[in-house]
Amino acid sequence: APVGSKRKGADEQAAPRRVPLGIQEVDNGAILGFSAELSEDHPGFHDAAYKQRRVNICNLARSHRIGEPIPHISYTAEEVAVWGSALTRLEHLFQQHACKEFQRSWPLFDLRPDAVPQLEDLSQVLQGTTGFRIRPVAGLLHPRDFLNGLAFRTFHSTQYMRHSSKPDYTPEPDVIHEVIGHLPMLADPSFASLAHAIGVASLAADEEQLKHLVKLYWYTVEFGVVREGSDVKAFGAGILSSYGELQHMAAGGAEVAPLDVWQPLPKISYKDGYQKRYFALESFEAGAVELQAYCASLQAGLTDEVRRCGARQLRASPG
Ligand code: NLE
Ligand code: FE2
Repeated sequence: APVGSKRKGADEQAAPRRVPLGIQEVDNGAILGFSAELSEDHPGFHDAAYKQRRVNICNLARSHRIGEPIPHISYTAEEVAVWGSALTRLEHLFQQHACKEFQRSWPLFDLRPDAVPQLEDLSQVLQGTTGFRIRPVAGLLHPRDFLNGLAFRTFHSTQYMRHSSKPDYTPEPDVIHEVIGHLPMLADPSFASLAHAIGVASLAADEEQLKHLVKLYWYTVEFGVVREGSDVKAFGAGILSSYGELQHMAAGGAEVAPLDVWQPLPKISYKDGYQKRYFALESFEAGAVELQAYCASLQAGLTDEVRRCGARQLRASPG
């Protein structure tokens, strides 16, 4: 599981970690999973054409260099059909179950069921809203590299399509997840500054802090929900990109617990299907203040002890 890497102990002391000073210095080659090498339980494992397609698209991402346009992908009719049906089915649920920030940004991208949008075009739209840009990537990045990207307002995004036999849910990131789930939130200014703060915090984080930061990212940006009056709405991309997960959430299929950014969070799993518990922000604004406070505590390089004692003050004056 990509939840931070093992502590390197003495080795790490001998060779201090190099903090990237720009996006060019963020490695986008350390793919931990969900790249072109499909495992036996992947729905596309016995589909040779699908596997070849994944290899081709992943290779394009690997050869991309910062500053070049993102490679154009000519999606097949089958891929367009998967995209179109996912988009149509999800859109019906958004009005009732997506948070207001998501709904506000949604029309900016003008997503249509008859064509899979190109990341280059979407990146341009995004840059015009919050300054975030997209960088193509072959699969699931090492979490430190992924979060580091956010510090430079760069969102690493896959370009391949999920397998057509399982359109409603996939454990892996794919173009549906990135575009429908993540981009509308990244176009929201307060969400974007939160994502940026998580990124900056990741530059400062040691291995233990990074593990917690990755969990915070997972239980907010990927699977977060937010209270709006007496309702619970989704803002996490993993919920908003999966028709199955969104229905599960809307039907009250999982427990909803308040998020306390200073407390330990459950282990992340890509293997257990829908989430059993969602963490809720009291409001988007209040949650952002808490998360920013946690991020600021890493940036200030505080020890755990000082961080716990200082939690109140940090809440009162987020950096
Ligand atoms: N389960 C999500 C989906 O089907 O779109 C993807 C989650 C990626 C972390
Ligand atoms: Fe994601």
